[in-house]
Amino acid sequence: MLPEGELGKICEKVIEGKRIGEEEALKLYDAELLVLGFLSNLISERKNGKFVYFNVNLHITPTNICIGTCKFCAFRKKRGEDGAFTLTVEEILEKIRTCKSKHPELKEVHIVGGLNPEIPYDEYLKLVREIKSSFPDIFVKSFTAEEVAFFSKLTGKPVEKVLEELIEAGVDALPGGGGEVFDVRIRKKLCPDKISSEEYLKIHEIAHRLGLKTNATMLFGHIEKPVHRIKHLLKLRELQDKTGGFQAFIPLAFHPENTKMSHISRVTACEVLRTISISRIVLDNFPHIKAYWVMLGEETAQTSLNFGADDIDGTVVEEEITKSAGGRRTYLPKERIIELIKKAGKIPVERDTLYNIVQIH
Ligand code: V47
Repeated sequence: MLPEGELGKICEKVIEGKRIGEEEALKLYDAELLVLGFLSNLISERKNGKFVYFNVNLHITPTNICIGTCKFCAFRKKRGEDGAFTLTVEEILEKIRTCKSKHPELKEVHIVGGLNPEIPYDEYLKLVREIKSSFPDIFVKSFTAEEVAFFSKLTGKPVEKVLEELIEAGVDALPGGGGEVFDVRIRKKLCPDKISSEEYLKIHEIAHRLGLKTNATMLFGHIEKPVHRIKHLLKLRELQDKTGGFQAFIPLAFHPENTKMSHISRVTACEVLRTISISRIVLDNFPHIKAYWVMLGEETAQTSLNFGADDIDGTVVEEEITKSAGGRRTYLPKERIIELIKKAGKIPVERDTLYNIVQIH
């Protein structure tokens, strides 16, 4: 446990709105959880009042065929393997049509898939164009930095050009996937074939320069240590100081089932709350901290709304990545989300992808 005097000094700084450094942030890992809850909730309410955001969204995975080798992934398949799939543009449009007929207030499609060299890059552009022309009121949040880098490699076009074309086709924002852990050694063990953390950050920086808002993630609860998490946050904070283009930070708790790291036990709720709180405290320049309920579970996501999180993602119809790694539910009715937020003592705010308010509930 952190000595009271030391903790007091850090608390004072945070309460006064001053920035804390790496050493202080690391010390917070030894602070009492309720102290972290108090500090992170204070920051969250200073930024967003009692508002907690959510949206009505649909996750679409165009393909699970992936040339990646990430050890934490239970989702990817090789070509020809049982369960491998690739959806056509028409099949994806049909999914959106079906979802929209059940949920007319659908506001966002989140599209992320495997790195599949057999899908031509132009198919992705066509997909986005057709979604935007068929459903002009739906926001497209699609393609992680990893996919953008893959498209660039596939076509020989510079990342900037790929991003320009995606924007021109109608992409409204980039999701944060692929952040994992920035530490070089951990990243090498976890996902040796992924783009480097520098490339991940560079792609977000270019996106921000082109006017695209993005999210950032961190996958925690595997082989990383608190120091790696803190360093990860500090790199994001540094880029955000430069560009201001990040909307939300999403700490993702590792689900070990069916992965190459299934011997690791699932991270505890206390560890999740600690990590979310510290993220809120360190990332003083991020507007939002998202508790992605699909990966955290309903109860922990709800509790985290008093530990610095002000966004719970969305209704998430059809999520494949967590389901394959042992996640239980992949859909929450809007009414349930509203109830979870209200019972956490907060105000549910339905939003679009860019955090414009659709309705305060
Ligand atoms: O990058 C993969 C993670 C991410 C597992 O931007 C796993 O709004 C836990 O980034 N256990 C993709 N996590 C999901 C993602 C995301 C989700 C929701 C909203 C947004 C947003 C982004 O999922 C990957 C990886 O870090 N992941 N496998 C696993 N077994």
